[in-house]
Amino acid sequence: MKQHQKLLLGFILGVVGGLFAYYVLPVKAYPFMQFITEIFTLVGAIFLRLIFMVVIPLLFSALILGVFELGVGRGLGKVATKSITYTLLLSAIAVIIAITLTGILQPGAGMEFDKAALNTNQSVIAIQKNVEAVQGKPWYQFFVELLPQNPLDSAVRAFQGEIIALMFFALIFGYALSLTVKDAAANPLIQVFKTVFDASLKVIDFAMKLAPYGIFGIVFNTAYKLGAGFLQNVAFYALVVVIGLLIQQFIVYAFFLKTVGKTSPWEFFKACREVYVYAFSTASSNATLPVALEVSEKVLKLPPRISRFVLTIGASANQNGTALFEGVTVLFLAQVYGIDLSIQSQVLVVLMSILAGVGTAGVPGGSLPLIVVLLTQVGIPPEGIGLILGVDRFLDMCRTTLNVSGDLVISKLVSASVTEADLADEQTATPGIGA
Ligand code: DAS
Repeated sequence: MKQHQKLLLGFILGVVGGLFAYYVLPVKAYPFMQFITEIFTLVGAIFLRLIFMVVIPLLFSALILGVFELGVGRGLGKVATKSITYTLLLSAIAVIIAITLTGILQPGAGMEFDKAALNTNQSVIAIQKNVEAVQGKPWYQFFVELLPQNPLDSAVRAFQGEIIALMFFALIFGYALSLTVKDAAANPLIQVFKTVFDASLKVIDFAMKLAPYGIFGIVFNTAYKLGAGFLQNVAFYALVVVIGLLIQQFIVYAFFLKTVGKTSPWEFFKACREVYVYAFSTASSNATLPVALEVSEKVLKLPPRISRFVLTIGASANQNGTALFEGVTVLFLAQVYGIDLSIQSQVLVVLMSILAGVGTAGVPGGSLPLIVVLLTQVGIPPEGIGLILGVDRFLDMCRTTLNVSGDLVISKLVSASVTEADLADEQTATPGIGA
């Protein structure tokens, strides 16, 4: 059975089992059920902890390698400059769509929620202390604290709201490395970061193997404690994500293809459909890269030097779909927990979702560790992702399709605005280590 089928089965069995226990089992079964739900809480917590524990090494190495491989400091050519500009612009638009949609539609509002179902008591207390600490500071302190006094201290207190300082340190340090390291393959530090990144991904792989059982336990407990009500909120949340992705695809990308790309959006999307099917079925930008490269050169007829650079870098550093998904998820869980995010926190969500789009690995479930980071930064218990894990695989397939679509669109936009003369003297940074 394929991984996504196991995840779906875990979710369905969790819902059916939990609702059966909620609506059918007699009250006297409660003591036995209490023990059962504690076992499921343990399984769910272990699954989530496997993800939490690699957040720091994965995020730090992914951001450093992402910025380094963009070659920002290595005599950046027009192709890379334009690619970065479009990446940041399209990611920012995606997150703003996410926050606006979720704010208007309110998928998480009015949901009665038993915090114990997701074992969140401890982190709620820890995070609320952090949120209170942040309030009452002068407005400029927000920007000052984007940069760490001591990156190690930020890493240690990452889950108490210090993670964005660590992210900025990784970006700045990655830029410094691209100015100082000439030969990536021979540089031991770059190899260390690549090894840390690969090994961290392997731990995520372990977690994803445990995922079906973790999801079953979490969803069973939630259904048993809440009844069917929570399903409506989760379904509404998934709908909001899909609506946001469709807006990004058929309005935002179509607008840029028409105005900057000077091409028919509909014709462009039709030409890319093989890539979309592949991205949707694998839920992995990395796995879709070979097909995207072939379609961009053979069907879209884009200049290989541009599409190879943009698609290779984009597969790991440009994830508009993921940035949009993260914006919706953070606000949805804020609504579920009844946490009213200040404008400052929402600005932080936009900033971090864009950065997370750079730091997300192009593999199934690659953005889950980043969601944890975002939630803790704005004072939302990270265990809340247990609510959405049941539908995450389907949403991963959708957002990965948009991620790859965004890479192809940027290839087209850059190709339409970089002349052959630019390419002739271009010293584009050769795609470096795959982050
Ligand atoms: N599955 C990731 C990708 O391949 C996206 C994500 O996890 O959000 O792009």
